[in-house]
Amino acid sequence: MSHTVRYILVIALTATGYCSLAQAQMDHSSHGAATTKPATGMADSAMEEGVVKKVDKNAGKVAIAHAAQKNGMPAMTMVYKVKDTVLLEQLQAGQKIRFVSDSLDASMTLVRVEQVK
Ligand SMILES: [Cu+2]
Repeated sequence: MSHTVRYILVIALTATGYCSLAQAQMDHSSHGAATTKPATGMADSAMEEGVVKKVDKNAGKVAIAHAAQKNGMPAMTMVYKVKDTVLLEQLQAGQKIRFVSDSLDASMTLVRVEQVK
């Protein structure tokens, strides 16, 4: 009986150690890290809230003041690339949005935007 209990405890400890390691790596690479790409499929569950501060259509960039994020990022203003010209045309300073970003080509890029009314 005590042998079985110890065996289960070892499994539990191993699983916990693995999870916290994965968590730490996620936090580290989750935002603004130019060289890491989030796993595909993560984007949809990671809508962030923000306000468009400035749109630079010539450069294909937009500055967004985003709210504090679930991953621990405090609120701040960041510049994102916008590759989709249709999306870029829709953006205006002052808009409240929910958005998904991805680190493509070593810079944060907007991949999806929803307007918040
Ligand atoms: Cu940020």
